[in-house]
Amino acid sequence: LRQACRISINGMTCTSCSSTVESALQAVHGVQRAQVALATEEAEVHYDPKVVSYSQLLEIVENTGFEAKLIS
Ligand code: 9UX
Repeated sequence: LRQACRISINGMTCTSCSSTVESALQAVHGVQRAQVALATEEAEVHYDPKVVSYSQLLEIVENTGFEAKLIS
């Protein structure tokens, strides 16, 4: 299965911040693709909802030290 969600991320100030979040998301089992844009403060994540839930994705982002909200 493949599902996409967008996550709003608050608090990223440099490309190192966004890389940290992106790598954390990409390392998650069930995540097929993750891109974090610093300019828009958004992540787009493609994932298998049978393996990982969007609430877990939000938690992953928050564990890197930033605030996360689901956009869609
Ligand atoms: Mo550098 Mo981004 O400390 O927080 S990684 S600004």
